Amino acid sequence: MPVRRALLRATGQAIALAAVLCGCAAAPDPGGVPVLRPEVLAEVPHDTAAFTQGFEFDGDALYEGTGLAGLSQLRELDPATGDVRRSVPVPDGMFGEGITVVDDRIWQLTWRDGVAIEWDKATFALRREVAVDGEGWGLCRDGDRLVRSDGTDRLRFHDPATFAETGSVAVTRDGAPVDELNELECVDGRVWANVWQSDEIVRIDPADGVVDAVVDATGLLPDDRRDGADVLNGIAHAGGDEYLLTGKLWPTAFRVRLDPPG
Ligand code: DDQ
Ligand code: CA
Repeated sequence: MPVRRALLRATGQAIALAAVLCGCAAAPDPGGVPVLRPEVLAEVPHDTAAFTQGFEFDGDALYEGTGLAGLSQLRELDPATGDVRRSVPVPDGMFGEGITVVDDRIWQLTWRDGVAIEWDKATFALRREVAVDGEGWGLCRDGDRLVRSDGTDRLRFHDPATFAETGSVAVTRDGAPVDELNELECVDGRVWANVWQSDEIVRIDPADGVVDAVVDATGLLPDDRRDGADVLNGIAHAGGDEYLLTGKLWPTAFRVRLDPPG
């Protein structure tokens, strides 16, 4: 191999290694999308019985929606301790999914029960159930619309007052569809999405569905603490570049910094 090419290759490997070691730099994947490594700042205990499906900050509260038929709840947590301040069961044994706060209400999806539930945020009283087509996976609020994932490669938009579907966009990474988008977080006009059964979070521009950054969260929950834990799922924006990440049945939630790419 010519010396110049060998040198270039060695330099590339060194940069990639440095990015992994310091956990801070954004290294491009082969297709050119920046790959971020989360920098862990702190840990907060997480209930290992919580099959996390929705995770979102609102003021001094952290809201969580949990899943599994018969075990699903809407919960308010103390963000400092992870303690459950209050909870309410999802009715009729339905399987709870993503949640998002809209002013004095909270929307919660169900997986295959065909409805979204509207809760009163102050009292946790159920206000109504609204019919939804397809499956419910993740949910977040992007300005004057809600964004829903449904297990496909599409993000669907909904009216935050009526939950009527208003449009959708297909999600692609380097031109290829990305499906099984799960828990969502809307931040500054972008949508962060867990990819089911992976340690990846993708950042999507909802205007065109293009993935413009990827978080590689491999090893976030170390192997020796994975006993009983299910997949990475749960992104709550804590402000600035900080996020709280957890997973289904995980013993902890990680406060991390995600340096914005470029
Ligand atoms: N979804 O959240 C990806 C939409 C559905 C997950 C369904 C997983 C059910 C498995 C139950 C296993 C119990 C530990
Ligand atoms: Ca979220």
